[in-house]
Amino acid sequence: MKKVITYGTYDLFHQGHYNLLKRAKELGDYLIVGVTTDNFDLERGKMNTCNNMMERIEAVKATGLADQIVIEEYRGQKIEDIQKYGVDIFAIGSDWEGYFDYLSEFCQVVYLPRTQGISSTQLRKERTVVNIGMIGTGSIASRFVPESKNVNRAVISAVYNPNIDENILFCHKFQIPVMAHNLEELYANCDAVYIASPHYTHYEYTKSALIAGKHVLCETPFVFSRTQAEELYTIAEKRGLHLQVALKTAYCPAFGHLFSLLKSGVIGEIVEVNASVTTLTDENSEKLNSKFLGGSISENACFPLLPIFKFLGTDFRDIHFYSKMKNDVDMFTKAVFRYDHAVASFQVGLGVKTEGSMTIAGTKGYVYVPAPWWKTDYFEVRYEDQNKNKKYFYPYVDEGLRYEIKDFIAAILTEGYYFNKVSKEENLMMAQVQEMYINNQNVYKL
Ligand code: C2G
Repeated sequence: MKKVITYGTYDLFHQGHYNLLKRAKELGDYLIVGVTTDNFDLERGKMNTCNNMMERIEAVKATGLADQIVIEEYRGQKIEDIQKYGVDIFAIGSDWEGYFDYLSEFCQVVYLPRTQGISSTQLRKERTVVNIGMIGTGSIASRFVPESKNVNRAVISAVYNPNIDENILFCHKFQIPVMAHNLEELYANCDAVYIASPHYTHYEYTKSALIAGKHVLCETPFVFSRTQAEELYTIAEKRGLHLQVALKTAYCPAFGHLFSLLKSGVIGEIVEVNASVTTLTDENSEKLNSKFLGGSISENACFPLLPIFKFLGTDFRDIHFYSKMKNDVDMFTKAVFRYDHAVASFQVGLGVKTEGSMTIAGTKGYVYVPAPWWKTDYFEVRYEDQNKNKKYFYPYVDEGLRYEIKDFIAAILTEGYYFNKVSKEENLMMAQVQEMYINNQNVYKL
């Protein structure tokens, strides 16, 4: 019996996929079809699939052409499958011509003609999109545009910056269709707004966008008072709009898995969380200007606050802040949180540098996430008995903003249930911590 194997994602299953499977089947007597897992696709940079793995498997099954379906989970699996199933022919579309020649050491490799004029990419483009209008054209905005191109159904449709020269440059550089001269023009050309303006403008812009009926993705730090955050959530909820804070760490694959691992008790009861985020910044930067609410807490605290609130909750007893000051702003701050059964601390800096790692201590072991833990693709779970230590690896592609953008789009387009990776209470509490600091509550200045 001649066995043939072929692989694919088979997203939005179409005639091209069908033809390929039919041609592959005709090469032998028995066809094995490998369908990629969602995780494997994520790892190889394909994060815009519309169907999940089960739907994609069902589509392949429905053709009646596959004698056996296997799942493809990792790079290098093809050789193992060929050996394991005794495969005679590996077949794949001609778009891969030459790429899989290395498999000819193990079986015959055949590139089959690809069907012209149809592709998953094309079909994905024809689906409803979310037009995003951007406010702000700074460094994070410049990273956001290329990242958004990896997210299916996200389209940057317009940009606004009150500084017209900067606006022109940005629109030109990134080929944005509409350069808005004011907010009305921006709102007229989008369904959702991404706010990437200076921190102190977030509240006004978010409120204005929500009132205009737009979904909002607001950069961190969200706002500087709990009351303001509550007000914005109330407006969003009343209008059925999605309000999300662009805290990229919360959306990246490693952090999501770390969260579920720790909740399942792999290190026992969590007793301490400690994390640092420090960046050395030019002293003249707006980030260090007290007039613009600059400083380390404002710039970086939301990152360590995320694991602290995720792993210990928001119900702490008190916080003490210790700040190294210069020109009326904190160049560095250490904060210590007291919980009933745990303690947490963080170090944030804009003019002081330290190791940017995170450790989470538990009664059975601990987690170590090396620098930069806030955009990690790797962490370790360690125990007293080192033989039990485990290393975990995940994809984290380029700037890593694509994960939060993907969730933003999913939340807007999903009819029905969507799980918020950062809860309303966590966002409210992050705003409250900023407020406590601004109000000098337990702040010791050095
Ligand atoms: N295909 C085709 N004609 C089209 C579109 C796709 O013949 N118009 C073929 C591809 O060449 C491939 C198969 O259909 O052989 C599945 O395509 P995808 O779902 O795009 O999967 P792909 O990313 O090519 O994954 O490990 C996975 C494999 O490397 C291939």
